[in-house]
Amino acid sequence: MDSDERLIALLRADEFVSGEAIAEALGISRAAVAKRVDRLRERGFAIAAAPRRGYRLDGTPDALTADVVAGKLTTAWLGRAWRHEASVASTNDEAAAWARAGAPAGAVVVADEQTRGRGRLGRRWHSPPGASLYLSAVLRPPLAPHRVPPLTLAAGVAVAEALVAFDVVPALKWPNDVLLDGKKVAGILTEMSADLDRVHHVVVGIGVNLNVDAFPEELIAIATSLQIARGAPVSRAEFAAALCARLEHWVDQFVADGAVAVVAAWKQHARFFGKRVSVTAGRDRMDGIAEDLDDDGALKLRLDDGRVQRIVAGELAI
Ligand code: BT5
Repeated sequence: MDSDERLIALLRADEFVSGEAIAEALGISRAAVAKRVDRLRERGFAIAAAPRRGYRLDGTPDALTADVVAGKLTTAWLGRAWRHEASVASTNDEAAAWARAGAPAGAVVVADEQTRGRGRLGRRWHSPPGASLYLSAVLRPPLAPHRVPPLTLAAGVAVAEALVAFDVVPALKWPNDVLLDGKKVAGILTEMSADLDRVHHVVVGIGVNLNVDAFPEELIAIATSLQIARGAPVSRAEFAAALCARLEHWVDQFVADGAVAVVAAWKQHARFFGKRVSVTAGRDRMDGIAEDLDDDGALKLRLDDGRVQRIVAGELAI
C-alpha cells in the first residue's frame, strides 16, 4: 500500500477517526495528516473534518485506482494485484508484459484510456478517456492450451451478469460480443501464451462502454453504452468490482468443472439461437441457422442441406 492507500484504509465512512489516531498509525505528525487529507481531496475524495473529532470519509472519486477499487472488491484472488494507468496503448499488452515479469494469477491492469485498444484480428477498440472500462486480467489456468477458449465465454457471462446488476438486459453474441438493445456494449479479447502442452498465461481483455454518451460516426449504428441503455451514468469502480467478482466466479467454475456450466450460463443470455446467421471462419463463409452451443462452447450451425456444422472459432453476423 502506498501512503494514500494506508490513509484511506484508516478513514471510515460511518464515524470520525481522530487526527491523532491516524498520525500515530501512520507514524507522522498531525500536520502531515492534514496535508495528506488535502492531497486526497484534490484527487476527488470527499473528507469531512471536524475540530476535536477528526476526519470522516464521505465519498470516493470514480477513479479506477487500487485504493478506490480495493474497498469495493469482494474477490479472493482476482484483482488483488491491481495496476491502474492513465493512458496505455493496450491494457492487454500491459498485462501480458506483467505476466511475463511474474504477475500473480488474477493480476489486473486497468486504464482510463487506450491509444491502441485492440479487437480481434487486428481491429481497433475505440477507447476514449475517462468514461469506460478497459480491463485485462492475467490468468494462469492449469489447463492444456486447447481447453482455454471457453474462458472467453466465461468472461462474457461475467460481463452479462455485471450488467444485469446495473439494471439492464444484455444479450450475448457468439463468441465474444455483449449487446444492449442490439448494439455492442462490450467486447472481449482473450490472448494466450503457451507451449504445445502448457499454458504460461492467459490475458482476458474486456472493454465495456460505460459512461459514453456519443460514439464516432462509424460506430453510431453498432455501438452503445451502459449509460445510454439505462439513462444514467454508473460508477466505473463499482462496475469494475462487480465484474471482477463475476469473472472470478466463472473462472473458478470453469477450472474446477470444465466448460459445461459456463456454456449453460452463457446460453441463458444468448438471443440469437434459431436465427439465420453467416459465420466467417478464416476464408470460409457458412450460412445457416444458429442452433445451439456444444458443451465445449463450439457453435452448432444447421446448414441449408440439413447438416449440422460445429464451428470452434469465427465471426458471426446476424
Ligand atoms: C472485440 O473485438 O470485441 C474485443 C474488444 C476487446 C477490447 C478490450 S479493452 C481492454 C483490452 N485491451 C485491448 O487492447 N483490448 C481489450 P472484435 O470482435 O474484433 O470487435 C471489434 C469491432 O467492434 C470493431 O471493428 C468495431 O466495429 C467495433 N468497435 C470498436 N470499438 C468499439 C466500442 N468501443 N464499442 C462497441 N463496438 C466497438
